[in-house]
Amino acid sequence: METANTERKKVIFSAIQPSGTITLGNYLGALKNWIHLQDEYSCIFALADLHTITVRQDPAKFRHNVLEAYALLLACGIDTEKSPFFIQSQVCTHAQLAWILNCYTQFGELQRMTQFKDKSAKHADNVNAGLFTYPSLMAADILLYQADLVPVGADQKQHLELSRNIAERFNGLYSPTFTIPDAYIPKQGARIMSLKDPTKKMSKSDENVNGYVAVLDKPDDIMRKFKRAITDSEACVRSAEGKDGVNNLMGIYSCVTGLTNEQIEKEFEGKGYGDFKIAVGEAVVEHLRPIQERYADYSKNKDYLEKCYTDGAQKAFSISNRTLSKVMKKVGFIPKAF
Ligand code: ATP
Ligand code: LTN
Repeated sequence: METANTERKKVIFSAIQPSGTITLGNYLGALKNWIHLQDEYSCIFALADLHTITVRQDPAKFRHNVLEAYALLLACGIDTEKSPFFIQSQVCTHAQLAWILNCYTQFGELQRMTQFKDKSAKHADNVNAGLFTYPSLMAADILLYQADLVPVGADQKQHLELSRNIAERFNGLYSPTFTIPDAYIPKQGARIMSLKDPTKKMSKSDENVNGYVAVLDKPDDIMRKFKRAITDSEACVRSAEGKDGVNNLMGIYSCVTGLTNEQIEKEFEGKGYGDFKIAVGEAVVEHLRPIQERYADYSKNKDYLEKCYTDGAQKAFSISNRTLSKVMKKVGFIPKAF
């Protein structure tokens, strides 16, 4: 039977913003899944740095964050031989298609986006047009690669829904041009909460550095943050409604050890939170150790990094330019003769 070989692998596109240090939440909630998808799907990954400037950035810090995130994602296991991995601003088709899609996106649609409402409240002194049209750039990212599936967290579902609407609208006005993307919900999803306020998600923009663990945090810092994590007064390691802090620590422990909640409850039967927090801290340190070691190697090797992102950008350009050319032709632009 030939079908298995000739069947096209589904295309997955995803991106993350290099807007700060990558947290354990980003890693367990998103990046770890990307790594596992690489064999089964045809994956393309990006650092969405054009999106990042919707919030004002210090140039030197921004450059540092982009290169750090690139090296760190390689260290987490992105295999550039299998999956083109590029920096969005280096592939000009993204900004070009975003402009065109802006003209097929309604003001009212963008106005309804909850991220826009949240971020414009948070950065009231800089409610720029980029923040408003952020979703059409995200739609361009996805549609350029004819992605079938897009792994996104709950906060990005509304943007993905808008991408689908824009794609359907364009296909309807002209002829089928874009694949309509679906959200990819991982089988084993993890939502990691802040160690200081377990009702809030762990976030790199948290003002309290003790609320999040960065993937590149030193072992001592990781241990200190876990030892000080908020729990409750029951002093019993079990998962239950209302025990947000303990549930979160159990979730983290489960992600890095592969143990189920029942196994964790058994392991800590009769023990207090002190022992449990130390065990979670140590398991996280051990889980992150090889990533941190690989990161140290990659970040020393600037030439290798440059080769990887340049190669990624070239591959991404060649794939995405096919879609952009089709779109431009359909809209009625004069084809370039150079
Ligand atoms: P910011 O603080 O700037 O909003 P963030 O740390 O919340 O950043 P994003 O850049 O918005 O992270 O998200 C990158 C990816 O990581 C997304 O797919 C998102 O769903 C996932 N992610 C972020 N935080 C968590 C978390 N605490 N648990 C699980 N997944 C997360
Ligand atoms: N907006 C996303 C990052 C992002 C993205 C994308 C995710 C930019 N372009 C395309 C999936 C597909 C975020 O902030 N997490």
